[in-house]
Amino acid sequence: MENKMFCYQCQETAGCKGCTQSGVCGKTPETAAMQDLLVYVTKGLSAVTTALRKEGTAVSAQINHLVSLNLFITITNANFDKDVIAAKVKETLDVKRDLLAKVKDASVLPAAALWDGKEEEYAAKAKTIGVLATPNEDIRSLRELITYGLKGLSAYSKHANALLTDDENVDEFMQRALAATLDDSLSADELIALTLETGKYGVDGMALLDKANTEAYGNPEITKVNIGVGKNPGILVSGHDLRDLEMLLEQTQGTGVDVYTHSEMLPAHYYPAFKKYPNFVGNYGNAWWKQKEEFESFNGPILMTTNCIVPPKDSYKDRLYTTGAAGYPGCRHIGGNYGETKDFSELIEQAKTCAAPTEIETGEIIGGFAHNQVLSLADQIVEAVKSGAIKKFVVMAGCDGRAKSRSYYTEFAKALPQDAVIMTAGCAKYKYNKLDLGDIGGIPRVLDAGQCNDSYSLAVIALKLKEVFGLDDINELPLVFNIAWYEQKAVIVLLSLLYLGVKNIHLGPTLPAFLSPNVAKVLVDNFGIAGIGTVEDDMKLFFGEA
Ligand code: SF4
Ligand code: SF3
Repeated sequence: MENKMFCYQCQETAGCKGCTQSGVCGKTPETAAMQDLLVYVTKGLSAVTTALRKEGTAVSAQINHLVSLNLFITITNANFDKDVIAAKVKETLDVKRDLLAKVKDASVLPAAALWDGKEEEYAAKAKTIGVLATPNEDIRSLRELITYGLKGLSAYSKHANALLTDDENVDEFMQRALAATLDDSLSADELIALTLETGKYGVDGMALLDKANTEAYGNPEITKVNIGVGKNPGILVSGHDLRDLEMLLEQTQGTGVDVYTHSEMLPAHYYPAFKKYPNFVGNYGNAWWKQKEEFESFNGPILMTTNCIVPPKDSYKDRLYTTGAAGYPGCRHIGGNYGETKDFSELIEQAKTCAAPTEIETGEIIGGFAHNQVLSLADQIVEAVKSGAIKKFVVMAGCDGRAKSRSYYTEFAKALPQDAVIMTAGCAKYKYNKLDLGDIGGIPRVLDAGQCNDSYSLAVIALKLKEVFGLDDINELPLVFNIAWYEQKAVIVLLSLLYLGVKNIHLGPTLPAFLSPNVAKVLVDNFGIAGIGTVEDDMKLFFGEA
């Protein structure tokens, strides 16, 4: 059968090879084509900005923001709205046209920097510039690995930008690396070096977002989060954008409408700044992929601030709103640029007409173990390690997903020795955060640092432990990495860990389809990257014979 599209950027890609007829995620071939084109023109724009910087011309923050937002729009499950994506292509071409006129030597620019098609040409152009347009599978693999890492990095940048924080060095790199993926003169070795450099900027991007979040909202602290419901109607906020949540909390005060978090918004409860809102009731539901049932039973409006959207059922489609990089055709989108106050009155008015959420569970979960909080417990933790009460830390960060094989992570968490502590971040935690795994001398056995965006905390904690124990190498710590991935933010987390020198990371439930055999071999040979096995085998591998 002829390919209608080709996308292999996420873990659930069809047959572990590539989605070619439509996306397992629900992305249509038309939307996939427009996303390909948006990536292409954003790379073209980046080649222009990179040339301008080389010539000594500064690039505005507005252009940097556009590049980050464009990439974020193409992350898995963020935006399904072809027309919105086409409008972004047009906006990018308009911006690029003006900048191109300022480049002194345009002869150095690749074709993508020079292409300037009309809207009626978009679909035909998209067919010629997708992933498969790079014929050599290793070069293609490295270009995509870098591009997906940059997509993940764009998410950190975008959230920091929303809090009016920028890092021109990260933006400069992002654009230089995007431009490099268009450069046919680069060898596989040069692209491997660029892949590792992407990890360096991944760390910088995470640090930037961590600073923006903690300066705005304080340092996350140990918090018990209610998972039951109240009697008022509610608005459910999902995705990762804390600034959107803040605006919604402000606007719902005194309205009789409660606010609940969903999936990756759960860690918002850990920030001191959000604790002051009396209507910030708790967390409803689980990871993104269960939203069809949970959004239905929530009964009120849902705000998707970023990925992960699942194509909605008709029963709640008129209650589903998007904002920022997120979009879904037929669902209402709340606009507003950085620095502006978004107007959420439509959601609030709709909520008032809705029933209160239907209770699906009761109880509490505990989290807030980001770097500042954990480091304040450092003495206690070091003591527990020295006394042998804690023998190992197991980093189980990353994404959750639909694949049945992901039950591995629940079983793995249950099978861990009692003296092992899980460190996590991202929606992967929903595979085990409601199990009663107990504590070790008051230290919970699941330490949740926050969103996937907060994986930085895990790196800071590991580096601190290395220092406290006087070790030369992070790999000497009693620390193992068993990470679950789904979308591209997990790719930048992985590249960041590699940059920090972490070896022997296990990645599951399957290795990325976009790693060609040769590129996978480089990662295996140099970094000891491996997949997962059975729970039983992996217990032996990580902890030795029982
Ligand atoms: Fe397929 Fe994933 Fe791409 Fe969606 S994002 S089309 S599921 S590879
Ligand atoms: Fe989850 Fe989509 Fe990746 Fe943010 S919400 S970790 S999958």
